[in-house]
Amino acid sequence: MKIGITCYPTYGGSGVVATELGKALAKRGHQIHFISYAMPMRLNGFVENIFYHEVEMSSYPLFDFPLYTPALASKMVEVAKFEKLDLIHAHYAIPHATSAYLAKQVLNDENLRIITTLHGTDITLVGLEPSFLPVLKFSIEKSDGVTAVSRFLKEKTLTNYSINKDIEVIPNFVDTDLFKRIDSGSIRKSIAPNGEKILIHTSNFRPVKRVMDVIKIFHAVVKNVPSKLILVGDGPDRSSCENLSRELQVNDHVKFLGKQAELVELLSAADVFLMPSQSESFGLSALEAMACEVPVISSSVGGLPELVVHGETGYIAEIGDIDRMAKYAVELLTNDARRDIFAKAGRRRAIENFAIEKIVTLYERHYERILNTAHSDLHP
Ligand code: GMT
Repeated sequence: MKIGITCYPTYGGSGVVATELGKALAKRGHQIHFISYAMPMRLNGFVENIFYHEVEMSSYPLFDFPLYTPALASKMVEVAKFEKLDLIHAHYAIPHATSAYLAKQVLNDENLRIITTLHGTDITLVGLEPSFLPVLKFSIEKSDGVTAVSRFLKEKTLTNYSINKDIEVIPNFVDTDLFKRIDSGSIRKSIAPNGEKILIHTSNFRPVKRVMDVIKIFHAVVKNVPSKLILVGDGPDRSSCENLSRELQVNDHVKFLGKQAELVELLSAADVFLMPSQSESFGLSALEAMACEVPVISSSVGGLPELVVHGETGYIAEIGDIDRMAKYAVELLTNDARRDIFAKAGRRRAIENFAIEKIVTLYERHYERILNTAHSDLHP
């Protein structure tokens, strides 16, 4: 198949999923055309069957805001026409599904199929704003195929937007050959020179991730267990978190590492992964941690209970229940045998349920089904 993929190219789970999916499909012989405003973060170097088309953004004094939606649609038109795309796969609906719909109308070609994957705040937060809602609902309904990364997200979409559409749940995935526990002795030695335990959190530091809770949980943990906290990523809440760690006087034990391209070695050095999010439709970074044998302690929101099995691969607690999350962390950090059982169970779950080969096949089947169904049946 000839497939156009549009995603946000920066740090963030939807861009990671889109890029890894494209790479895996290219390996299977499909021709993949990424269309975005910058090269997706995890796409570097020459890869057979992968092409990248940059959306050109022009500025004009009359425009107070960048007009990305039509610019993206125009690039989609060009790529679809000249590369003879079978389908465009839009990751994160706003505004990608809208641009894709527009491109299809411009081309007036019902054989070009549009598939939209819903990832998270496109549905649970941003999409609900009145300035987006009607256009988002329309764009989802006009997509030929729609997938959601968890059952939770599917249900939210159907109820919040009164959408009457078949949505297939295709969960996120991880390459368990790459994401596996490796020797990380040197990192451990440098971060925890006295054999302290290591907690880790990775995110884009947006308010929805509640990174301040991570600091508060750690503050409670370090009183009981000699430990260190690694924070990977960057974003709007980083300075507040740095301030909080100083206020709580744990700053000597907290390492802010900023954005890191290489996660496996860091995850492999960790004993517990913290994800206390306010909202999380799937929690890709928690899955990557599980694949690296790191038990996850998370909030019970969104799709997280579909990923983390309470009492088996980690623990879940109510949003903001810092005491409980700290208690769970202390329990795992003071019981090596139990932590090891959780770690192995997490890896097993990642392999059995979320391995890249299995999930990419689900996407391939979804594409085939949408391509082989008459347009009139897709939009009765
Ligand atoms: O939804 C967002 O705010 C951004 C998006 C992203 O690009 O990182 O995150 C969502 O998609 C990820 C990939 O499917 C999921 O793992 C995240 O759980 C989800 N984030 C939220 O729901 C907050």
